[in-house]
Amino acid sequence: MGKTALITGVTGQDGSYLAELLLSKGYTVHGLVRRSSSFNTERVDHIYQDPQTANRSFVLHHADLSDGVALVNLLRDIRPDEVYNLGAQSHVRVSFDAPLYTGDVTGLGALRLLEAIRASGVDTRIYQASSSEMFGSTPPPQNEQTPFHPRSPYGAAKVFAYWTTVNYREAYDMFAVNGILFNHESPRRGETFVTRKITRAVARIKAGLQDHLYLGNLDAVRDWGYAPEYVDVMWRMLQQDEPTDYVVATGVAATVREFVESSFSHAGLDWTEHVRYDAKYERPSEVDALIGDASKAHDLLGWKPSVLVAELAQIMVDADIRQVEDQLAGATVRIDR
Ligand code: NAP
Ligand code: G4F
Repeated sequence: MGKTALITGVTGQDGSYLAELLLSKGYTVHGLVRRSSSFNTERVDHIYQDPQTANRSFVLHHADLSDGVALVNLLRDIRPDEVYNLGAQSHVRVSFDAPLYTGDVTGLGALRLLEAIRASGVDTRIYQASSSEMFGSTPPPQNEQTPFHPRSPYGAAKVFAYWTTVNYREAYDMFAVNGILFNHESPRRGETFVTRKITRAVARIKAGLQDHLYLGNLDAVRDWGYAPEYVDVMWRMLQQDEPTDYVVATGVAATVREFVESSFSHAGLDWTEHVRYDAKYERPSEVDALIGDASKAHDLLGWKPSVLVAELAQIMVDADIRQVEDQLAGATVRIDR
């Protein structure tokens, strides 16, 4: 019998890659989908299985991280071997506009899930999607010993979820781990995160569909990796003998400006002719620099990233160019596989 996993946030960037990975390993994968007035499953449509399919290995359930009772019922029904809590209001800038909602879903949502595991009595392992955003203004390089100083409601909510996960491990002997992941991107990245906003604009400018791209702070430094490689390390964390927390990063730093330059030049464009500043995209408090030290993940999990920032920009630009070409050709637009 293969293992069973439950993924919250299965419709997101990471959830979709993780679902593919677990299916390829023979898991039965259950995904939590929140109710929306229009379809919100585009990233997992290619692995969707009709409810009429016999012995489905990929099953979606309507629930929400704000609904603790639904989480208990879901866990009782599914009895997963592994739970991956990837669901969150994950946009840092938006968390300043919706701080209470972000605290409820991104912070308390993790606690609801941990309590639901206890209440359901299911013996399972849980991965919590923690974030480098928790380090906030603490200077790089950041590792598992670096103190947190969050700079946004999102970062503060993730710190709450992090410590709650540690507490459930210590108090209830749960196999609960935090993956403290630095920024990771892909052609499936949400369109309002800076990398995808840039690569999508490059493709549209090249096709003559827009002239300008408006951005905020170009000086911020980030450690950008490739999302499919980051979901692999989530799975590795739950296969260990002992639960512990890990930083996951490339260790390579780049500014937003450098990501802009790489992306535009890959498409043969001069970024200075197209990029404009709009203060609207600044944050009330910024995280200036995140650069991770993932030595522990390298040593204990044997994990090493292979795609670094310059190649990442090229992968994303190429995928967005293909998507725009498909759109212009009137083809059914499918997100990059
Ligand atoms: P994402 O693309 O924004 O996906 C977030 C997922 O959470 C989506 O499936 C979303 O559903 C779901 N969600 C939102 N509100 C929910 C609610 N109330 N109840 C249940 N589900 C809800 O994020 P991602 O980039 O894949 O990141 C995955 C996780 O890792 C997140 O927790 C994020 O905070 C964390 N993280 C990400 C990074 C990164 O660089 N990507 C780095 C560190 C940590 P919809 O599709 O319906 O919106
Ligand atoms: O792409 P971003 O919005 O990502 P941010 O804030 O680093 O958060 C992402 O990574 C975290 C891990 O560290 C995750 F936990 C979180 O869920 C999310 O995935 O912004 C990156 C940088 C920021 O410094 C921002 O100020 O880009 C800067 N930026 C400049 N102009 C912009 C823009 N960001 C966005 N989204 N849009 C702009 O126009």
